[in-house]
Amino acid sequence: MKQLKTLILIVTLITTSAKSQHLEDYKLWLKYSKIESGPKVQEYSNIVTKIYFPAGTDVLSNAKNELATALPQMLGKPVVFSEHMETESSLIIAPYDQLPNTLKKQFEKEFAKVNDEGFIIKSTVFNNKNITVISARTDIGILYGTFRLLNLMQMNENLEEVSLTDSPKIEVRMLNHWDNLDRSVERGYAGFSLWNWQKLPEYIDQRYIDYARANASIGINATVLTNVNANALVLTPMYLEKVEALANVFRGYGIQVYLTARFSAPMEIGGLETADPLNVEVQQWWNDKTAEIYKRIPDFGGFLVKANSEGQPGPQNYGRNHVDGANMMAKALKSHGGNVIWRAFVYSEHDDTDRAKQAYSEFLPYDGNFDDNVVVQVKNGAIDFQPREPFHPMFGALKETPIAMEFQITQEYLGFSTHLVYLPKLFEEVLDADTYQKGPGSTVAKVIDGSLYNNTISVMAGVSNIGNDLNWTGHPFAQANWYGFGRLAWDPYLSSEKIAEEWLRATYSNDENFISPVKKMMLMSREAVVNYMNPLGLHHIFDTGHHYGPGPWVDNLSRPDWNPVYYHKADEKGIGFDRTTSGSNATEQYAPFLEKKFNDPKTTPEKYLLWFHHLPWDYQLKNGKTLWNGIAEKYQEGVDQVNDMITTWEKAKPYVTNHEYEEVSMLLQIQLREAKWWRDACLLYFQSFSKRPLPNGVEKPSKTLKEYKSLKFPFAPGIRPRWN
Ligand code: GCW
Repeated sequence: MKQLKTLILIVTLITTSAKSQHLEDYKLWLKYSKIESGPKVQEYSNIVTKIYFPAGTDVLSNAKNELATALPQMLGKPVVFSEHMETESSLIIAPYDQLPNTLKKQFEKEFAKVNDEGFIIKSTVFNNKNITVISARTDIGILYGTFRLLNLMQMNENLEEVSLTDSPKIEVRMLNHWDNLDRSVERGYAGFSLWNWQKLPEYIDQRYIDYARANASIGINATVLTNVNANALVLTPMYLEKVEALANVFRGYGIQVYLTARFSAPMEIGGLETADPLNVEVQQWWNDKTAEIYKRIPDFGGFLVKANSEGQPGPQNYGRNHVDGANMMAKALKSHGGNVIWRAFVYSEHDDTDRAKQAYSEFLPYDGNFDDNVVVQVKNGAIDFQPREPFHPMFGALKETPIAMEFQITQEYLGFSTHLVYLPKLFEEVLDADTYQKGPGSTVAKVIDGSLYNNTISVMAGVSNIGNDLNWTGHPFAQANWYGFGRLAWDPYLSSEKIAEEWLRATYSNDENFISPVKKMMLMSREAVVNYMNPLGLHHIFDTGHHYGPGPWVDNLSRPDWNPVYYHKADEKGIGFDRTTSGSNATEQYAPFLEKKFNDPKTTPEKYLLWFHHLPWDYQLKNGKTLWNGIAEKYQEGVDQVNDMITTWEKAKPYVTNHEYEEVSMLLQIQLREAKWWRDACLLYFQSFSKRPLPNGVEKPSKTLKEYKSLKFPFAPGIRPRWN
């Protein structure tokens, strides 16, 4: 009997610990793990001995609760809050206007640099005592400052002489959830949509609060709850009361709610005969609808709109243009302080010009014609969230219209939630790109933060990778992509390396023997996926619809610009898309300096080579190799890099829990298998044109081309539901 009891106890302990391990994944970068006892705990305990934190609003009490939860966990001892500033207060957390005059005086210089969402964290002497102060102009600033203090502690930073002043450089830092009302997520690979519409508004899932906490901790202040392939029903009272309930939760964490607005909503839910933006009844309908929303959600952010794109309704259905459509909605929102974020992701199957040119051609003539509360949202590249694209030529070209950056955090073309790909490396490459539109130094980051053309609104959007998986993002390392997107939206000049380090420390460990190799693995992972999927500027060679796996052979789709062969144009002579003057002349859409650079294969960066040029198989690369051998070696390099990632993770085992180790190990095995699949399928297909042998060092394919072509995945995740 005794053995049985022991056995039951052991089994219970194992399952509990496994469950608690999974719960660890759920906590994201907010684990607040116990800090090893020693000088750091002493240093931090001295700071938080007595906390003066008057918390009279939801935002301030949420900030206070975060401290009350995190500090005892990290320090292993209770903390004391006081509502009165006393001589023994060691940490003072209060908005600037509630500080004692002596401190106001002391911090005058710092506050001159802080905007409404910024904060200061400063150690100083007050009443002959060393104290630490977190202050800000607003409650939100205090919230952000509080999360940053906790992050600094998680990273075991030295806080004795802390002197930090920080403000977000971009005003609207938003997630776009391509979530459908049936809780499916388009291009989602982490489970169902978080928003349980059926149980809202009464049932407030703890996940909504933890979602808000996680976003506030990285400064995300806006969220679009619904898919850009929009469903008008979300604008009906039945759903608006549910949206209101979510907005009420998010407000306490400084997060504004936006919705996607289906352009034909006046017809679908308003009973009108038309949705023509110049029709007075339609205008009135949007005015009334907007007023109805603001009655429920006074701080509603506005509408995100996909119009006349991929079959979505829009103003062009009524002979009108994007300006007509956007400005109609903008006028409805203006008096409420709302924005229209109008997407420029447009291309038409009836337009046989290069798809990469169509958005620029369509939107440049509208520059300066949009109302001042309209922002045009542009994807980082001109095709569609590829593993690598040159920056979209619209960045820097629109000079009088604010542009919102649209990054994709979910990995539609980057391995779903099974491939470890650290996307801030991609985001950083785009943000640092020089558009040369106002001479050298006109980076995309300066376009987006509004400083290049002194725009009034600045927006950075990321298509969310979040679902109701316990670890939120499917792959544990995909949490770093959510985290990194938020940090770059706060400051687009941050380095992806610094962000990786922050995330690793807060999520896993502060041990340098873990941080350094794993950080290197993360920073290399984006180049690896480019190499084993689309090297040297190849792009959009994914299998149809689900975009799961290679399909360079696909040429049977009605729209030419949905066929991979449209993009690589492989033939007996060579491969690549000629976008120079002898081809589609897409290069003319860049500033002259870049136009010239991209027109010549010799001056085109080789990472973009086959994006801009169709070159012979024997073209000589900078490393002296032929183009064919170069492509083959890049594919092999990508597979080798995944093997290196596996080796790195094996060495990381002592620094993480068994569960954390096993989970990532299994996913890396999938990534290795699929990297080989990409290499083998693509090289076999391209070899059928090049008729050249694989160079030494490139492993032989394990299957025939016929076998690769025969693969079908009817239930691959993330594809658009049939009804939409
Ligand atoms: O990335 C592509 C996707 C579609 C998406 C579309 C868009 C929401 O394949 O799923 O639709 O572009 O960005 O609108």
